Amino acid sequence: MFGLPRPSGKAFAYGVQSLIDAFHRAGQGHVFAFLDRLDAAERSRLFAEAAEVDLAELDRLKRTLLGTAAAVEVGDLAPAPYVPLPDNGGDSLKWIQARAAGEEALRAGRVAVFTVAGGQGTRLGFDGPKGTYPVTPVRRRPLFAVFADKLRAAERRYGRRIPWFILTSHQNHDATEAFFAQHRWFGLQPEQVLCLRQGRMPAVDSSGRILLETPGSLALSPDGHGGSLRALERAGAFDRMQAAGADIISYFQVDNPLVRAIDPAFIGWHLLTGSEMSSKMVPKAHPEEKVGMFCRRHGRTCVIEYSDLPLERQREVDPATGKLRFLAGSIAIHLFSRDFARRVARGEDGMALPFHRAEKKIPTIDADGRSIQPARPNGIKFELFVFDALPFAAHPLVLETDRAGDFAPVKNAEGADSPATCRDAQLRLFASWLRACGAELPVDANGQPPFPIEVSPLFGDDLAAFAESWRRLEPKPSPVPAGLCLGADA
Ligand code: UD2
Repeated sequence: MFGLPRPSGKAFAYGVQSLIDAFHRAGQGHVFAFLDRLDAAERSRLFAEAAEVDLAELDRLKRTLLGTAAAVEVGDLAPAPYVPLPDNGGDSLKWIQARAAGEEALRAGRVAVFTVAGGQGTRLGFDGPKGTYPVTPVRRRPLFAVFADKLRAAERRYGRRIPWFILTSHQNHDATEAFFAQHRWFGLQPEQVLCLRQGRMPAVDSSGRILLETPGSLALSPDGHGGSLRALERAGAFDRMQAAGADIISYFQVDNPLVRAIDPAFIGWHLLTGSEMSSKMVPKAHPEEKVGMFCRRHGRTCVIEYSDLPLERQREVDPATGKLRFLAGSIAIHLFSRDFARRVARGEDGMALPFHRAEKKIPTIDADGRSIQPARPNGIKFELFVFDALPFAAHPLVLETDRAGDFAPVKNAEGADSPATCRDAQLRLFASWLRACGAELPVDANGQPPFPIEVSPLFGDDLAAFAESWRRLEPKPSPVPAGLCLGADA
C-alpha cells in the first residue's frame, strides 16, 4: 500500500522511505493511505508537505494540548504597568532623553524593520496579499508603499540603510515578491527587502491524527505570527541583521498604515530601560475593543487576547481612576532585541513560545478519499502568538502611544477597523498636522476635513518632520485645496 514513488534517484527513494517510516512510528502513517492513487507530481508534493511537519513537536502538542480545555489561564491577573505619554502624566524629560537615544541608535544603523504579512486577509475580502491593498486617501498607495516611504524617510533623516524583513505565507509569498519587483521596491534597494515564508502546522482531529485536505495533501495552515521568529531564524535573517550591525527589531502588522514604523522615542525607551522586548499600548477605546490587554500574571508581563478574557472582566473599572481596569490595549507594535528574538526563535532556556489551539471547521476527506466540508468544528489548528515572548523578556516595557498617530488598522470590509475608518483616521491626522502649522483647513467636531487630502511619509511622518517640510514649502497651499497631496513627487 505504501509503495514508493517512481524513483528519481536512490537518495530520494531512501529519504522518502524513512519519512514514511517516521510517520508510521508517530502514529501518523495514514497520511500516505492514498499514495497509490497519486501521480508522481502529487506524491512529491505530499512528501514535501510531510517533510515540513515536525513530528516530535506535534507529539508534544498531542500530549499537552489535546483533551485539555482551550481556555487560557486568566484567574490570577492584574493590569500591567505602563509608561504614560507626557500629556498623560509621563516624565517629559525622560521622553526627550529617550527620543535622543533612539535617534542615536538610528544614526548608528542599529534598527531593522519586520512586518508580519502572512495573514489571509479573509475578513477584508481582498483578493491578494494585504500589503498590496490601496490604502491612502488620494493616491491609493498600497500598504507596502506606505511602509517603504516610511523607511526611505527615516533613511534620509538618519543616513543609514534600514533592512526590511517581511513575513509572508505559502499562499502570498510569490505574489508579494512579484509586487515589490513590479514596483521596483518602491525606491528601496532590492537587497534590503527580504520576504520570508512562514512555517505551517498541520491541523489534527480530536485524537491528534493529522487531517488530510485531499488524498494528496495535508491540511496545513500558517503557524501564526509567533512563527515569525522561527521564520527569521530559518531564513538566516538574524545573521544578516548582525552583519549589518542591527540589534533592534521594529515589529508591526501589515494592516496598519499609521504605524510609526521607525519611532525614535520608542527605540530610546527600549534601550534606556534595558528592555529585551517593548510594546506599545493605547488606552482601549471601549471594553469590547478587539485588542489584547497587557497584564501581569505570575509576576510576569503578558498579553491576554480579548477573546480569552471574559467580557465582564474586560468591563471592570478601577475605582481609583474611574477608567477600565484592563485599560492597556495591545496594538501589536513591538521592539525586540535581536539576540532575545533569536533565543526565543530557537526555544533556548525554556523560552519556546507556547502553541494556542483553536477548534475550526477544516475541509478534509473521508476514508474513501471523498471531500468533506464540515458544518461544525471537526479539527484543531495550532498557532503561535508573538506577544507570548513578553513573559520571557528581561525588563519588558509597555509604552503608551497616541492612537491618532500610530494605529488605524484595516481588517474588516465594513464597520470597525475597515477601509472607511482607516481613511478617516489618516485624514484626521493629516488635517491636524496642517492646522498645527497654521494652514487654513476646515474640520468638523471630530477633526475630520470635508475632502480627501494626503501627506506622504516622505514629506512628514510625524508632526515635527511635517512642520520642518512645511516651513520650507513655498508657496504654501492655504487654504488647503481638495485632493492636496504633499510629498507626492518626493
Ligand atoms: C491582532 C491581535 C490583537 C490586536 C490587533 C491589533 C492577535 C491574536 N491579536 O488581532 O490583540 O493587537 O492585532 O491590530 O495577534 N499574521 C501572520 N501570520 C499568521 C497570522 C497572522 O503574518 O499566521 C499577521 C497578519 O498578516 C496580520 C497580523 O499578523 O498582519 C495579525 O493578524 P490576526 O488577524 O491574526 O490578528 P488580529 O488582527 O485579529
